[in-house]
Amino acid sequence: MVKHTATSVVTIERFIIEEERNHPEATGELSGILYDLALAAKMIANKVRSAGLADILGSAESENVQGEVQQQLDVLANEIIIKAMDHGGRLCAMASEEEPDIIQIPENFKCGKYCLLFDPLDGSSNIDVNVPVGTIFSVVRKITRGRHGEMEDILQPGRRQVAAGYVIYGSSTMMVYTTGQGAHGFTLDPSIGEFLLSHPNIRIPETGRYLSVNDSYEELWDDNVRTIMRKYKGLDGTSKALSTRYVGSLVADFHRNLLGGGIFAYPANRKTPRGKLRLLYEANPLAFIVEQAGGAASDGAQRVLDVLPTELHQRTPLFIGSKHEVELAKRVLGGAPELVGA
Ligand code: AHM
Ligand code: MG
Repeated sequence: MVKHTATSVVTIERFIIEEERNHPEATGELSGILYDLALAAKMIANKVRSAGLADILGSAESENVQGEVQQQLDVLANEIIIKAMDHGGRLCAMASEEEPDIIQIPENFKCGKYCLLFDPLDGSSNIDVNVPVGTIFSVVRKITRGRHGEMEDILQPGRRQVAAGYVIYGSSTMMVYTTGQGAHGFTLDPSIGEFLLSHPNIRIPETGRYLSVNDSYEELWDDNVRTIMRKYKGLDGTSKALSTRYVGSLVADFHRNLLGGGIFAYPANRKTPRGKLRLLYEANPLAFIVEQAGGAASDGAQRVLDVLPTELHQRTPLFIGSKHEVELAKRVLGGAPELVGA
């Protein structure tokens, strides 16, 4: 990898191209996908930034032809990504958290050898209260032979991802992605409209500082999950307490813990026995990133990246973040005798 420091000015485009040079066999298609995604992210960031103005602008511009300002932002983000990605000739299919079925590439466009899976605007219920939201994406290679992408192409285990990333629309807009050569973060400089390398080769601390979990489900958790949480909070007298931080917006919670160390947990509970988060659009891409940053991700029983998906919108319990904390969850849920019931 070309060495960059946070002080040299490196655009995401230059970085993507330099990474591609490490793969002499690369055709440039994956680089094109990443670059198009960065463009879509800038367009979404622009919409998110004016979210609070939608009603005001809507009434002021009653002739708004596209009707865009009135549209739900998650639906809009979904459309932005589809339109930015469907005609480049690099994708054979897409799947979105917002769409019930696989999204096919229109007949008049060329089909490529990759599939894109995405959650266009995660945490969008937070938009109204000005809390950060995010886009999450995953890229896998087509494995079937036909022109179009099929369910089999989309339902591949996360370890087969060739790229994954997220964009956080927060106090600044950042894109973090990996192609399996480390996880790298870029901050959008709004004055020039470019993502600039700001966090090269992110490493998550091995031991966490933060615990991100929605405690209000405590009554619905099983005993093992309660045991884990007591340990994270230092209530069992043997471990150091983590600080609880929960935004309720996955990308924001994940991003903080990636940089500062910690664990995000969304365990199964009696009402959501398979968890809430989606394997393909949320858990897999973030698991790829966290592993590249030296962390771990588990569904409680196995490594997230090894789970074989069977449905497009499959949900999964998720324990993701610093290695030490994820290991603890795995050991307790796996029934390690010295830990269970402690
Ligand atoms: P969404 O995909 O419908 O936006 O839901 C996912 C969001 C995540 O961002 C967040 O981590 C989680 O839901 C919060 O759920 P809860 O309110 O149950 O804690
Ligand atoms: Mg989501």
